[in-house]
Amino acid sequence: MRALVFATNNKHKLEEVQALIGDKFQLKTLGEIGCLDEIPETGTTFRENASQKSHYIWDRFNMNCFSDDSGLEVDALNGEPGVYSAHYSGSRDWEENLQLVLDKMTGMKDRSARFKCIISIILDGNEHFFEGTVEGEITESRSGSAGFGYDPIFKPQGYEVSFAEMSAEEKNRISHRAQAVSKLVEFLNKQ
Ligand code: ITT
Repeated sequence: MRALVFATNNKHKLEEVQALIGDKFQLKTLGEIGCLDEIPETGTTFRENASQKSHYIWDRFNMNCFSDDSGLEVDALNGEPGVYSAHYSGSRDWEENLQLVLDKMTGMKDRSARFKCIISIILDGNEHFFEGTVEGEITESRSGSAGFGYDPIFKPQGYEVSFAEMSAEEKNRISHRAQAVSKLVEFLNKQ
C-alpha cells in the first residue's frame, strides 16, 4: 500500500476524505509525518492555494501528498467568501463566519451559491489537479449540526435539507469534496 500525505489541519476534511478513499491508500496526516506548521495559503484562487499546500510538503518531506482548497462562493456577494472561507469574519470560528454570510444576505433574493473543491496532488514530483462543485443556495437561517463550516446554511440543489442535516454518507454522495476525491481515486487506481 502506498503512503499518501493529506496536507490538512482540518480534521473534518480528513474524516470525509478517509471515508471516500477507503483502505486502498494509507493516508498519512501532517501530525504523523511530524509537520506541525501552519502551512501558508497566500494565493488568490483555490487552485493556487491547493498547489501551495502540496508543494510545501513535497519540498520539505519529499513525500507523495495531496491537499484540498475549498470554500463557498455566493453570487450575491460577488463570489465571497471564496478563498477567504476559513476566516471570513477575521476569525476561524465557523459560527461567526456563517453568521456573517447570513447577515450580509439579509433581504437578498438571489441566494444562489456553490461549494468548490480543488485537489492538488504531487505524485513522484508531478502535480495533477481535480475539481468538484456542488450548486445550491444559502438558507434564511441555520439548521442542522452535522458536518462543519458553512454546512448549516447551505442547501444543495434538489434537496430540502442543509448539508448539516444530512448524514456523513449522504453529504459524501454529492459534495464538492466527494466529486474531486472520486476523480483523484480514479486517477490513483490507474497508477
Ligand atoms: P486546511 O487548509 O488545513 O485543509 P482549512 O479549513 O483552512 O483546512 P481551506 O483553507 O480549504 O481549509 O478552507 C476551507 C473553508 O471553506 C473551511 O474552513 C470551511 O469554512 C469552508 N468549507 C470547505 N468545505 C466545506 C464543507 O464541505 N462544508 C462546509 N464548509 C466548507
